[in-house]
Amino acid sequence: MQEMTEGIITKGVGGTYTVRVSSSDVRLCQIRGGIRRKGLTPAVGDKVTIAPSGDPDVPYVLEKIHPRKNSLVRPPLANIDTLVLVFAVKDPVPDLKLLDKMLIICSTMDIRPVIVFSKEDMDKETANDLYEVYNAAGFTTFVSNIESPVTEEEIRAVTGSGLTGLAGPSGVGKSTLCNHLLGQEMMKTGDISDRLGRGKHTTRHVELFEFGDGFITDTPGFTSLDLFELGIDYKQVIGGYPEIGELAAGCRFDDCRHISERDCAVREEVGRAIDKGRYERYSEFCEFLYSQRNNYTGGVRK
Ligand SMILES: Nc1nc2c(ncn2[C@@H]2O[C@H](COP(=O)(O)OP(=O)(O)O)[C@@H](O)[C@H]2O)c(=O)[nH]1
Ligand SMILES: [Mg+2]
Ligand SMILES: [Zn+2]
Repeated sequence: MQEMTEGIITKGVGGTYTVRVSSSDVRLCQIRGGIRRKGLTPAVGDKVTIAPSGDPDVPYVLEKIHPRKNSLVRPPLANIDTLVLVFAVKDPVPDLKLLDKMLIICSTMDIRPVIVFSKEDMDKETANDLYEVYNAAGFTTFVSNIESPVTEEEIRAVTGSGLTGLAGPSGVGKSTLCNHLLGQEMMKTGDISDRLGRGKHTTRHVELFEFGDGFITDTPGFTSLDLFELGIDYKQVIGGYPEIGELAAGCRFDDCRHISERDCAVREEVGRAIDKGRYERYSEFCEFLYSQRNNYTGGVRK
């Protein structure tokens, strides 16, 4: 009878997976054909059952991937509890559409979002303005810069013992922040890679590091996300806008999208309790997904 053990995938490179059974017991695993036949690709963050493989080079094999709480393709991660959404106030300019999309995705996937506006030193005013908007909307929000970065204690106070990923565009300082939070240079940052002439996308894979009672991982940057491709419905957009959701409860129309309906309780608060830019992005996502849905049911299903 083979000995079965449970663990979590902390790294996967070229079909070989590192599985952490405990802090002092880390094993190399290969994939079993059966898992592949079921169309499952193991991901970092997966809880797995492993057994001896008989192969001395890769002594264990992944027997089973346990059901996932959630998973993302970009970044490639499973069972995410918290995403730290890092956006620079400058260089690159903050892409608030991308930030809001990520907040919507977090809400649909039961992921706790934490927002960090980085590079505060480059534009204090923008940093303050952005902090005000997202803090008032109800999110845990920090401003950070290399000289006085958000601390391990501040992040851990929010994330507790779960799996935390850093996400956001390239060049915003994710790797810099990850190294700081881990207290060591685990991840390559933009500066180093430039010297090596390898371009800016240095974080090629995701790898879990122990962080308090849980784990943290840096991720490669990305520039776009498509809510429709992710299967998100227009009704789910409001999940990324808690300040709108709160007022929507008081809206007298049950099926109000809070976009063009008259006497809508939400629209009355735009520019007051609801930031104008946030509302515009909300409307744009709703309209876009609503039109996609109509195209789909009208054109394909009939
Ligand atoms: N001015 C300023 N630069 C920063 C800050 N944080 C990171 N950087 C720089 O931004 C560049 C990209 O950082 P990196 O951590 O590689 O970003 P990543 O692509 O998101 O992982 C590097 O040159 C960092 O030194 C900050 O708070 N202020
Ligand atoms: Mg990086
Ligand atoms: Zn309404």
